Formats: sequence, structure tokens, C-alpha cells
Amino acid sequence: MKKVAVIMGSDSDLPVLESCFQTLRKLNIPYEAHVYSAHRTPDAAGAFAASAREKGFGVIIAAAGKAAHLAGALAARTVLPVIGIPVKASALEGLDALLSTVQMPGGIPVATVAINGSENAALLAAQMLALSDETLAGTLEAMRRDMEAAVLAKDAALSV
Ligand code: RP5
Repeated sequence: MKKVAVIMGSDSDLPVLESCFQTLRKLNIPYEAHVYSAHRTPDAAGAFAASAREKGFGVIIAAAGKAAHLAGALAARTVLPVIGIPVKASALEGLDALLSTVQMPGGIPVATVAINGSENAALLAAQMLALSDETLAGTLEAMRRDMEAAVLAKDAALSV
């Protein structure tokens, strides 16, 4: 299976990524995590993205806050799919990062999840890898069935 790269703009983003890591581990998806910043380490970030495909990565997840250009900067250097997680890290509550991540110019797409939506970023990465992995697709389908059953159980238990 191809690996997932999880890149964060700062180690201060780590708490937001915990549910991303947990979900990747639960799905037995190999991943690597790195701190690279579009602004503070632009050369290292660009070099990572440019070599990611040949290093066996299938998807890049990029988490950043404030003026969050990390996902776009990585996407500019690779044709791997890039999933952006806008991180709530400033007085603007993540709206700054959301708009910076989602409003990409034509030609360089970034699939942006919700502010701090790191579980969904992992699940979306898994769905991309599942295009060529039937076992992973089966696991994701089983998780959906479990989720459905859990919600229906809550409905049945509701007494108001
Ligand atoms: C962004 O600025 C990072 O992704 C982080 O969310 C935010 C603050 O970074 P630190 O100043 O905490 O390193 O680039």
C-alpha cells in the first residue's frame, strides 16, 4: 500500500492531528509525519512534495493555521492528491486558514476538509488509497455500517 504523508506547518498543530494519526493507525495505513512550513522552510517543503511520489507516497495531508499556504505550496510541486486541513490557530478561529487553504487558483487543486477536520482528512486519504486496495475499501465499508448502526441505536434509545 502507498504511504500517506502528514505535513504540519508547526509542531503547535500536533494536537489537531491526533485524530488523523489515530484513524490512519486504525486502518493500518502506513504514514510519515513531518513539520515543514510554506513560509519558514519553503525549500524543504517544496523538496518533500517534489520527491513524494517516487518515495512511495500516495496522498499528502497538509495541516496549517493562520495564512495557511502549506497545502497549496505542496500541491504546486506534485501531482499527488493533497488534502488540506485548515487549523484553528489564531484570533480568526480558523477562518483565515480555511480561506487560505480552500481558495486555490485553477490548475492546482487542494481537497480541503473542515477547520480542524483531521479525522475526515485521514478518511478521505484512505478512500483515495482504497481505489486500488479492495481490503481497505472493505474496511471502510464496514466502518460505515458500524457508524450507521450506532446512530440507529441512539435513535432507538431516544426517549423524548
Ligand atoms: C502556521 O502558523 C502553523 O501551521 C501553525 O498553525 C501557526 C502557528 O505556528 P507557530 O507560531 O505556533 O509555530 O504556519
